[in-house]
Amino acid sequence: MTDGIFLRTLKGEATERRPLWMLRQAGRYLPEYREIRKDHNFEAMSLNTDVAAEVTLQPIDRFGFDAAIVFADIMSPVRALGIPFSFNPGPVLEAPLRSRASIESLPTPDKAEIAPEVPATLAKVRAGLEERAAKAGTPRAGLIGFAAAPLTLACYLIEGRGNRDFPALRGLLLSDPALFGDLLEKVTSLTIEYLRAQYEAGADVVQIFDSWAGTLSARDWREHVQPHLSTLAEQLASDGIPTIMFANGAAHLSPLYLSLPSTVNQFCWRTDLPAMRDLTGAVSDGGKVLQGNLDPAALLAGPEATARAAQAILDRMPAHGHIFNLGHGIDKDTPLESVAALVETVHNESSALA
Ligand code: 1CP
Repeated sequence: MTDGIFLRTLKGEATERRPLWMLRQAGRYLPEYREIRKDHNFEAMSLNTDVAAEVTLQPIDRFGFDAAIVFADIMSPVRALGIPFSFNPGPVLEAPLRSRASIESLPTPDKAEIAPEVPATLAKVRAGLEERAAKAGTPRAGLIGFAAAPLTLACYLIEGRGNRDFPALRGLLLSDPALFGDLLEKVTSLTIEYLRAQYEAGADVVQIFDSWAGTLSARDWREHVQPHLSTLAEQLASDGIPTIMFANGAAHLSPLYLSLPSTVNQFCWRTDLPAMRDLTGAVSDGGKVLQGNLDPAALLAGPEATARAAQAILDRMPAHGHIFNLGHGIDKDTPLESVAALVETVHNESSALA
């Protein structure tokens, strides 16, 4: 069986149309997800590998997306560090890490101990995708594993919850940069092991979510974050594991993200994606594959607005080396008709590259 368009795009090949999937595509905008969510909280759903696999496949079955992303959370590996947290609705830690003792005493879990439910779910989803492909006689959809980037995970660990400005993290960096570096080094090692386990379980590619990439100044980012993110990207590249690097709200860092050895770069909806294509160059000249970046708010504005906004991206963004996606997660109040309009618009484009 030949590879599907998502896998071929990862390899830099031109395809008959652009692959499409959506950030947070398994979620509350789907009635079949809400049906399961009624009886289980998010944690129970992600820890039960049958439920997690089912929910991962729901958007594939309804909309025919070209890739599935495993149902888990960026906090899933944190359980292996013995740090208690809950979701309300985002992650909340009982005791944020702010002292030397709390950071130095973090354990170094083995690969097999880090959120074992996530590789187990990936294996089930992979089998489900293969079964669907065999039945339909079509290439298999891609499978994406994921983790937080070191800075983004540190944001939750130090601040204790989501925050627009992360003052505790920035304070710790300024008061004790060596301790901040120790924490980033530890979460980087944890993340490398965790992503290796996901790839070995059947993920085709792993996405690294730097949702809080824009938290620091360019200078602090270069000095205190880039070395760890580079280690992560370089280690995965040398293991032969394809990666998608997502930087949210970090226009001041775009060229630096593009320079990391990731296979694909995704930028948020604020970024001009065609300008990123100009920066990195055409894929046929060795430029990066790019993913994104429709504003999720377009879908809230209804199917016509969605189709117009999606078409504007298709018109301006060369098809070769472009994975169509949103510029951040889909909103839970998104009408299904808008998602259908997005799928139709992207599918209707008949690329000259075929
Ligand atoms: O398609 C999917 O839904 C895949 C599963 C997925 C992913 C890829 C979930 C499930 N979370 C994530 C990634 C994630 N989690 C990110 C990176 C992407 C992004 O920037 O959106 C981040 C920052 C988180 C942290 C998190 N977990 C939030 C964000 C807001 C905050 O308060 O800091 C939230 C709301 C959660 C809980 C969560 N994770 C996932 C779901 C479906 C939920 C909601 C739980 C519920 O049902 O109430």
